[in-house]
Amino acid sequence: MSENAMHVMVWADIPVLMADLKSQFIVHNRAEIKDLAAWGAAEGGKIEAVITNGMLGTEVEVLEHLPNLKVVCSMGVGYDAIDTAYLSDRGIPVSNTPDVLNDAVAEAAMALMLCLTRRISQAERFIRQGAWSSQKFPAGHQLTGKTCGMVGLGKIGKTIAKRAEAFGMNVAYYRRGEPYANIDYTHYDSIVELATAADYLIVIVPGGPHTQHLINADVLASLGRNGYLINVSRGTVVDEKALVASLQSGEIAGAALDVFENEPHVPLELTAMENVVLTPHLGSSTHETRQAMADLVLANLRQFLTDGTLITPIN
Ligand code: 8YV
Repeated sequence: MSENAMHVMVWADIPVLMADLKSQFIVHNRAEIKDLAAWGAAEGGKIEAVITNGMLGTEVEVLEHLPNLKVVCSMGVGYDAIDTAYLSDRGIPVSNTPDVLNDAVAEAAMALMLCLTRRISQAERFIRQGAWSSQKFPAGHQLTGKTCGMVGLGKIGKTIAKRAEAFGMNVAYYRRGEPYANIDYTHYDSIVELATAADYLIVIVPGGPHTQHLINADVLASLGRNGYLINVSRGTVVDEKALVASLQSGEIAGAALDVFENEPHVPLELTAMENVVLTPHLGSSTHETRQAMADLVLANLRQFLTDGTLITPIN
């Protein structure tokens, strides 16, 4: 690597990206910096690009030590953890990785919905605990003929909906603003109405202040005692306390959650419930998709270095 190689800061080890980054750039790892002020004074001025992901985002406190920062490339579609207003004020463009993860997240949503309704995690525990020889395993519910309520029908939402249709489900949706003109699914302009109609409510809207606690006590009450909640978007979209309360009281039938309000912390109450499926934010986590995401991060960075533009800019 030449002495003039660009300095890049990564917010943490992103395994699928590190080898490529290290072969072309001088890489500084945010997670390894203990004394930010001392590091900033010695190295901060060298950093021209930041690489992060949708969960880690960026910290303004660190960005303040990077006076020559020119671009932020994030591996993930969601950018609620990145202070885009701050970066825009500094004139720093940001890229994300839309589209390449639609299929993986949709498969994860279907896996969670199936796992929840057919009690697959519970059934596994039943066998592993040696219960089969002495007990009967309770029946689940089938998806066929049920209503899948989509909270959000963006690109990932549509990809999930297509799969739900293939399972013989009726699809209904809520989205901010006007219903789509070219989509036949039933549209509701209130989430409470959608939840009332739905047997399974799948949450797939971006995170951030405008969707904070969109799924609240009222929505859960409307989903009702035969209704299931599946969240593959951001933990902040669901009022976790209200969810715990409604699961504890049997107000809803169950929940499958890939995301949490305070990751990686999961409320203990949830881990104790049999009718709850929990996964560690794995929506996009397939080898194929993570590679495609990493390729898009690098392609964005390279294009930026070539002509100052991004392939998938968000601001
Ligand atoms: C990833 C995500 O977990 O795309 C997002 O917004 O949350 C996920 O795909 C994350 O960005 C890991 O790189």
